[in-house]
Amino acid sequence: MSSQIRRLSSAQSDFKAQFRALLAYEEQRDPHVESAVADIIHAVRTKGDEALLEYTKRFDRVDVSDAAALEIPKDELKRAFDSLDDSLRASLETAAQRVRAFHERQVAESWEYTEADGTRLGQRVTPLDRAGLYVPGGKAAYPSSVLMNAVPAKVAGVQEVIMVVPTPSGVRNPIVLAAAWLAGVDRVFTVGGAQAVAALAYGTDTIPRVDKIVGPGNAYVAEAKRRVFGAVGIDMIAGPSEILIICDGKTDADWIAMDLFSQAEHDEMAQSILLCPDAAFLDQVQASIKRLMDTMPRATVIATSLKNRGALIQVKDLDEACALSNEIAPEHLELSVQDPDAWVGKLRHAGAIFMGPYSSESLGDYCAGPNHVLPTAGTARFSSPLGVYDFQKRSSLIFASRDGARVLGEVAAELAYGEGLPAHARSAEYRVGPKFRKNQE
Ligand code: HSO
Ligand code: ZN
Repeated sequence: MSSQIRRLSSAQSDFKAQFRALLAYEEQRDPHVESAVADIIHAVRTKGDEALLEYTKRFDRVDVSDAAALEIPKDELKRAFDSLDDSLRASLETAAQRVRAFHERQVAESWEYTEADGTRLGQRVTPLDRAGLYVPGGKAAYPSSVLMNAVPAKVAGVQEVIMVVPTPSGVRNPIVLAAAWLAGVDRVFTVGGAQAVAALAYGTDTIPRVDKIVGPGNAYVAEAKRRVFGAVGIDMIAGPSEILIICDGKTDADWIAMDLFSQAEHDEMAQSILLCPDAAFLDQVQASIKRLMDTMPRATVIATSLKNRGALIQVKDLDEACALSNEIAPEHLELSVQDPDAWVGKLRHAGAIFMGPYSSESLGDYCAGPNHVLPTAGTARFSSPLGVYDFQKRSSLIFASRDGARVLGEVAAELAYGEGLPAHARSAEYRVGPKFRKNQE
């Protein structure tokens, strides 16, 4: 298997152009997908369960006459969990517990304060009533993603988490079902694709309408999420996985090679980049890649991904590495250096930062505690990991005292007349008292 990966140096005269080309990622939007998804959403909105059954038969080869049969009963989820191999069950439990403990710290609390005039102001935090969790059925059916999406929703206090998962030819993934049970998912339906997203967004007789849809999916699912956004909330449209490693050249080269592989094995368009000031170390990593490649069961995906979008980049120093990292705003950033605390302050944009040589990204993918649903494609510049706050919302509270209404009423009326909105002004002035009423007979 080829172990080709591009080598760049920031000292090259065309480095900036090469670097930009490396980062350019355009999501391919296929017009056929767009129109197919529009039709599917329309059919589910107008025909409900009937359309859902029809698409599930056509796309997943699951033929049931009653939509109620699409639901997996809770006791089957529990059975899936109980039948797991002991060590897998224990690992899943440890992961769930660590993820829960981390996310419990994210719960936002309501607050309130009182102004000098006695007016109480505050912010009330409430969970969403119902969240929908999409779980892919094919090659990317990850039980860890079930935990990462469902646990924060439950920690936020979401009453009902509805999971949808396609089961092509009726094949159910027992580890996915076990993770759903462990995470406290309330209901699971064996539907997928754009039809599942439409059902969650608009509701059918069988599938309840949710307030927000989270979870990864293929191009059809992504397009459907984009289209239903507005009627419901969505989390994000995730791009391919990325890892950026900043290394001082003192970590074992095999460790670094395998960390690059760990993202590359997700898919052919995943991106794995190493920044290091030490050219000899880059040679070592390149040799490790070559030697380890053939030992990898997913070598074809890894090799394609490294060839497409991978790079080993020699930088001037770690300062320059940090500056380049800030330009990339990577999903995962490994800071594989002896004293990561001395450098982390320079890193401004990253979904998750893994500090020191022992913190492999895979620990975060599964069980360290933080979420593995992270901003991709440079969106870490303005967005954050999935968390409890994605399942909470805020309402403002205003409780004016009589004195407060006097003080604020004059201010509001003044501004309202300025905007040419006299009903606003008078509504405020009524509460100020007769002697303050300005423009009324
Ligand atoms: N690295 C992926 C998450 C994942 N890894 C799931 C393994 N399983 C998100 O970027
Ligand atoms: Zn991963």
